Amino acid sequence: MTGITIALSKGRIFDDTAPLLKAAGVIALDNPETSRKLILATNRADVRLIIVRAADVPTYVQYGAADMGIAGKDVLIEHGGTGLYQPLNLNIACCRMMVAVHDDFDYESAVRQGARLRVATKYLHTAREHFAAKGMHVDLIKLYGSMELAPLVGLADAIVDLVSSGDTLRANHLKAVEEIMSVSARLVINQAALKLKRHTIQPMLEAFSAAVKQL
Ligand code: PRT
Ligand code: MG
Repeated sequence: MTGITIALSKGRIFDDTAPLLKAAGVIALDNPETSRKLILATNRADVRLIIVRAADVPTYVQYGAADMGIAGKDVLIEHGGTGLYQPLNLNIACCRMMVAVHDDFDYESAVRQGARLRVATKYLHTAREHFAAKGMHVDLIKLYGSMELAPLVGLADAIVDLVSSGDTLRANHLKAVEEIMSVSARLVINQAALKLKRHTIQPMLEAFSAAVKQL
């Protein structure tokens, strides 16, 4: 196969990526939000898109089932990045990884007293590193979504989750108490594909990089 396959997730990553793809001369022939197709043809015979779960993008690229992909820094850290070349911060799907607690919870004094907190999150690796660096002992509880619910029903004292507008925290009587890192989506490329398909991948990389500077 001489063409290239790009792995994307639906939702905000796809929405923010479509203009970048367009700048690189790639237009999907179907809309992933309405189509049930998992492989989307584009206007270019040598480029196709595959639609996968956000957290699965690095895995497809790592194993070469996709030559390149777009994934959030949050997802890349949890994956570990093995076999992935990460040449470009796309500055899209921006948000912040935060620690949040219930409005009534005094996080500062719990930390000062060395309390052992229960923390619910989808981001075990990120959370483990963060609290270890602070010298805090925490019990991590793995969830797959809707972390904001955990402190409301007594599952956890705190959560580690992504925040963009802050509306979800506010609607659930939670407050952000610590920022762990800022997050945006990155271009990832399979290291072998970069060498073998450089003639197709390099111009796309350059077009993406020029488009990002104009955003
Ligand atoms: O939805 P699915 O379960 O398939 O997977 P996913 O939730 O991982 O994917 P998706 O498409 O929701 O997110 C893809 C990527 O977008 C993430 O990996 C992040 O890099 C990035 N991103 C940017 C976000 C947000 N902003 C964001 N706000 N991902 C999730 N959120 C969630 C957050 O978890 C919280 O529940 O939105 C809620 C908070 O938003 P505000 O605006 O209320 O603060
Ligand atoms: Mg989601």
